[in-house]
Amino acid sequence: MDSNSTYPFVNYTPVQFSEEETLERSREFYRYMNRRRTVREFSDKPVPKEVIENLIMTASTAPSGAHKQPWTFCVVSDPALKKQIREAAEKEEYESYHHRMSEEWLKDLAPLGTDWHKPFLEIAPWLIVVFKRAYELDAEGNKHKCYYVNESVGLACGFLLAAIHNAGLVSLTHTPSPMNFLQKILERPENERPFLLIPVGYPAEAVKVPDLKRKKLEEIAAFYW
Ligand code: IYR
Repeated sequence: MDSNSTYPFVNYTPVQFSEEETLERSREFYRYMNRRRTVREFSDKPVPKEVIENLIMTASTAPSGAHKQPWTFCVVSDPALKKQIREAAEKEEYESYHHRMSEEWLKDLAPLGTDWHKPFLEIAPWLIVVFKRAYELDAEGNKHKCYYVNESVGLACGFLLAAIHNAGLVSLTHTPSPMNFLQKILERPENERPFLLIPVGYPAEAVKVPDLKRKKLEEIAAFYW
Protein backbone atom coordinates (compact mmCIF):
# COMPACT_ATOMS: atom_id res chain seq x y z
CA MET A 1 0.00 0.00 0.00
CA ASP A 2 1.13 3.47 -0.78
CA SER A 3 -0.32 6.93 -0.70
CA ASN A 4 -2.29 8.31 -3.62
CA SER A 5 -3.66 11.77 -4.33
CA THR A 6 -7.06 10.99 -2.78
CA TYR A 7 -5.64 9.62 0.45
CA PRO A 8 -2.21 11.16 0.93
CA PHE A 9 0.21 9.77 3.49
CA VAL A 10 2.05 12.02 5.92
CA ASN A 11 5.54 11.73 7.33
CA TYR A 12 5.88 9.72 10.51
CA THR A 13 8.71 10.25 12.95
CA PRO A 14 8.98 7.03 14.94
CA VAL A 15 10.49 6.99 18.41
CA GLN A 16 14.01 5.59 18.21
CA PHE A 17 16.27 4.08 20.86
CA SER A 18 19.62 2.36 20.81
CA GLU A 19 19.61 -1.43 21.25
CA GLU A 20 20.75 -0.95 24.83
CA GLU A 21 17.97 1.53 25.57
CA THR A 22 15.44 -0.78 23.92
CA LEU A 23 16.54 -3.64 26.14
CA GLU A 24 16.42 -1.51 29.27
CA ARG A 25 13.03 0.01 28.42
CA SER A 26 11.51 -3.40 27.65
CA ARG A 27 12.75 -4.74 31.00
CA GLU A 28 11.54 -1.69 32.90
CA PHE A 29 8.12 -1.69 31.29
CA TYR A 30 7.64 -5.38 32.02
CA ARG A 31 8.70 -4.80 35.63
CA TYR A 32 6.25 -1.93 35.91
CA MET A 33 3.33 -3.71 34.25
CA ASN A 34 3.97 -6.81 36.34
CA ARG A 35 3.10 -4.73 39.40
CA ARG A 36 -0.43 -4.13 38.10
CA ARG A 37 -3.07 -5.97 40.04
CA THR A 38 -6.82 -6.00 39.74
CA VAL A 39 -8.21 -4.50 42.92
CA ARG A 40 -11.70 -5.03 44.32
CA GLU A 41 -11.56 -2.64 47.25
CA PHE A 42 -11.44 1.04 46.38
CA SER A 43 -10.90 4.28 48.29
CA ASP A 44 -13.40 7.07 47.69
CA LYS A 45 -10.48 9.52 47.26
CA PRO A 46 -11.31 11.77 44.29
CA VAL A 47 -9.45 11.60 40.98
CA PRO A 48 -9.50 14.77 38.82
CA LYS A 49 -11.70 14.54 35.72
CA GLU A 50 -8.77 15.57 33.51
CA VAL A 51 -6.90 12.43 34.53
CA ILE A 52 -9.81 10.30 33.31
CA GLU A 53 -9.94 12.29 30.07
CA ASN A 54 -6.24 11.60 29.46
CA LEU A 55 -6.69 7.89 30.20
CA ILE A 56 -9.53 7.68 27.70
CA MET A 57 -7.59 9.55 25.02
CA THR A 58 -4.73 7.07 25.60
CA ALA A 59 -7.14 4.14 25.21
CA SER A 60 -8.36 5.67 21.96
CA THR A 61 -4.82 5.52 20.50
CA ALA A 62 -5.32 1.74 20.14
CA PRO A 63 -5.45 0.34 16.62
CA SER A 64 -8.89 -0.62 15.33
CA GLY A 65 -10.41 -2.30 12.29
CA ALA A 66 -10.32 0.16 9.35
CA HIS A 67 -9.56 2.82 11.97
CA LYS A 68 -13.25 3.00 12.91
CA GLN A 69 -12.46 3.40 16.63
CA PRO A 70 -15.69 1.54 17.44
CA TRP A 71 -15.84 2.47 21.11
CA THR A 72 -17.65 4.80 23.50
CA PHE A 73 -16.33 5.40 27.01
CA CYS A 74 -19.14 6.46 29.34
CA VAL A 75 -17.76 8.03 32.48
CA VAL A 76 -19.91 8.02 35.59
CA SER A 77 -19.27 9.85 38.86
CA ASP A 78 -22.82 10.93 39.69
CA PRO A 79 -23.70 9.14 42.98
CA ALA A 80 -27.34 8.53 42.01
CA LEU A 81 -26.31 6.93 38.73
CA LYS A 82 -23.60 4.85 40.44
CA LYS A 83 -26.20 3.60 42.94
CA GLN A 84 -28.55 2.65 40.10
CA ILE A 85 -25.74 0.78 38.33
CA ARG A 86 -24.75 -1.02 41.55
CA GLU A 87 -28.31 -2.11 42.27
CA ALA A 88 -28.86 -3.40 38.73
CA ALA A 89 -25.47 -5.17 38.67
CA GLU A 90 -26.03 -6.81 42.06
CA LYS A 91 -29.45 -8.06 40.97
CA GLU A 92 -27.92 -9.82 37.96
CA GLU A 93 -24.87 -11.00 39.90
CA TYR A 94 -27.05 -12.46 42.68
CA GLU A 95 -28.81 -14.58 40.04
CA SER A 96 -25.49 -15.54 38.44
CA TYR A 97 -23.80 -16.61 41.68
CA HIS A 98 -26.88 -18.48 42.96
CA HIS A 99 -28.34 -20.00 39.78
CA ARG A 100 -26.46 -19.32 36.55
CA MET A 101 -22.80 -20.14 37.16
CA SER A 102 -21.69 -23.79 37.10
CA GLU A 103 -20.01 -25.54 40.03
CA GLU A 104 -16.77 -25.56 38.06
CA TRP A 105 -16.99 -21.82 37.41
CA LEU A 106 -17.66 -21.03 41.08
CA LYS A 107 -14.73 -23.25 42.05
CA ASP A 108 -12.45 -21.42 39.58
CA LEU A 109 -13.52 -18.07 41.06
CA ALA A 110 -13.07 -19.13 44.71
CA PRO A 111 -9.40 -17.98 44.90
CA LEU A 112 -10.45 -14.48 43.77
CA GLY A 113 -12.86 -14.02 46.66
CA THR A 114 -15.64 -12.54 44.53
CA ASP A 115 -19.35 -12.69 45.28
CA TRP A 116 -22.51 -10.87 44.19
CA HIS A 117 -21.88 -7.82 46.39
CA LYS A 118 -20.44 -4.93 44.34
CA PRO A 119 -19.87 -1.99 46.75
CA PHE A 120 -16.99 -0.72 44.59
CA LEU A 121 -19.58 0.43 42.05
CA GLU A 122 -20.53 3.18 44.52
CA ILE A 123 -17.21 3.70 46.30
CA ALA A 124 -14.83 4.15 43.34
CA PRO A 125 -14.84 7.80 42.24
CA TRP A 126 -15.25 6.93 38.56
CA LEU A 127 -16.88 4.13 36.60
CA ILE A 128 -15.78 3.85 33.00
CA VAL A 129 -18.43 1.90 31.13
CA VAL A 130 -16.97 0.80 27.81
CA PHE A 131 -19.40 0.25 24.95
CA LYS A 132 -18.57 -1.33 21.63
CA ARG A 133 -20.21 0.06 18.52
CA ALA A 134 -21.63 -2.82 16.50
CA TYR A 135 -21.95 -0.29 13.66
CA GLU A 136 -21.71 3.49 13.29
CA LEU A 137 -24.84 5.62 12.99
CA ASP A 138 -24.40 8.91 11.14
CA ALA A 139 -26.46 12.08 11.71
CA GLU A 140 -29.06 10.91 9.16
CA GLY A 141 -29.45 7.57 10.94
CA ASN A 142 -27.60 5.59 8.23
CA LYS A 143 -25.67 2.52 9.35
CA HIS A 144 -21.96 2.13 8.54
CA LYS A 145 -20.01 -1.04 9.15
CA CYS A 146 -17.36 -1.53 11.83
CA TYR A 147 -14.80 -4.33 11.62
CA TYR A 148 -13.16 -6.59 14.21
CA VAL A 149 -15.15 -4.80 16.87
CA ASN A 150 -14.33 -7.14 19.78
CA GLU A 151 -10.64 -7.18 18.93
CA SER A 152 -10.56 -3.38 18.57
CA VAL A 153 -12.40 -2.62 21.80
CA GLY A 154 -10.40 -5.28 23.65
CA LEU A 155 -7.20 -3.57 22.52
CA ALA A 156 -8.49 -0.15 23.63
CA CYS A 157 -9.39 -1.60 27.04
CA GLY A 158 -5.87 -3.05 27.33
CA PHE A 159 -4.40 0.37 26.60
CA LEU A 160 -6.80 1.87 29.14
CA LEU A 161 -5.77 -0.52 31.92
CA ALA A 162 -2.08 0.15 31.19
CA ALA A 163 -2.72 3.93 31.28
CA ILE A 164 -4.61 3.61 34.58
CA HIS A 165 -1.70 1.66 36.09
CA ASN A 166 0.81 4.14 34.68
CA ALA A 167 -1.05 6.96 36.45
CA GLY A 168 -0.73 5.13 39.79
CA LEU A 169 -4.42 4.28 39.89
CA VAL A 170 -6.14 0.90 40.08
CA SER A 171 -8.97 -0.68 38.15
CA LEU A 172 -11.23 -3.68 38.09
CA THR A 173 -12.37 -5.31 34.87
CA HIS A 174 -15.92 -6.04 35.95
CA THR A 175 -18.28 -8.02 33.72
CA PRO A 176 -21.73 -8.17 35.28
CA SER A 177 -23.72 -10.62 33.23
CA PRO A 178 -25.96 -9.97 31.41
CA MET A 179 -25.08 -6.30 31.23
CA ASN A 180 -27.68 -4.80 28.91
CA PHE A 181 -28.98 -2.85 31.94
CA LEU A 182 -26.05 -0.47 31.33
CA GLN A 183 -27.39 0.44 27.90
CA LYS A 184 -30.75 1.30 29.47
CA ILE A 185 -29.49 3.22 32.52
CA LEU A 186 -27.04 5.27 30.44
CA GLU A 187 -29.57 5.67 27.61
CA ARG A 188 -27.12 4.59 24.93
CA PRO A 189 -28.15 4.38 21.27
CA GLU A 190 -29.05 1.03 19.78
CA ASN A 191 -25.70 0.58 17.96
CA GLU A 192 -23.81 0.52 21.28
CA ARG A 193 -23.43 -2.66 23.37
CA PRO A 194 -21.85 -2.79 26.84
CA PHE A 195 -18.38 -4.36 26.77
CA LEU A 196 -16.70 -3.83 30.16
CA LEU A 197 -17.44 -1.93 33.36
CA ILE A 198 -14.23 -0.51 34.83
CA PRO A 199 -14.20 1.20 38.24
CA VAL A 200 -11.15 3.46 38.52
CA GLY A 201 -9.61 5.11 41.55
CA TYR A 202 -7.17 4.61 44.39
CA PRO A 203 -7.07 1.32 46.27
CA ALA A 204 -8.52 1.08 49.78
CA GLU A 205 -5.94 1.38 52.53
CA ALA A 206 -3.97 -1.83 53.22
CA VAL A 207 -5.79 -3.52 50.35
CA LYS A 208 -5.19 -7.23 49.87
CA VAL A 209 -5.22 -9.13 46.58
CA PRO A 210 -5.32 -12.88 45.89
CA ASP A 211 -1.99 -14.68 45.85
CA LEU A 212 -1.95 -15.27 42.09
CA LYS A 213 1.10 -16.22 40.04
CA ARG A 214 1.55 -15.37 36.38
CA LYS A 215 2.52 -18.03 33.84
CA LYS A 216 6.21 -18.34 32.93
CA LEU A 217 7.48 -17.40 29.47
CA GLU A 218 7.83 -21.10 28.51
CA GLU A 219 4.16 -21.64 29.31
CA ILE A 220 2.83 -18.81 27.18
CA ALA A 221 5.25 -18.50 24.26
CA ALA A 222 6.73 -20.70 21.55
CA PHE A 223 9.71 -19.35 19.63
CA TYR A 224 10.42 -20.54 16.06
CA TRP A 225 13.78 -19.01 15.24
N1 IYR B 1 -19.02 -11.38 36.63
C1 IYR B 1 -18.91 -11.90 37.99
C2 IYR B 1 -18.19 -13.20 38.05
C3 IYR B 1 -16.78 -13.22 37.64
C4 IYR B 1 -16.40 -13.96 36.54
C5 IYR B 1 -15.09 -14.07 36.17
I1 IYR B 1 -14.56 -15.24 34.62
C6 IYR B 1 -14.10 -13.39 36.91
O1 IYR B 1 -12.76 -13.47 36.54
C7 IYR B 1 -14.47 -12.65 38.03
C8 IYR B 1 -15.82 -12.55 38.37
C9 IYR B 1 -18.31 -10.84 38.93
O2 IYR B 1 -17.88 -9.80 38.45
O3 IYR B 1 -18.28 -11.07 40.14
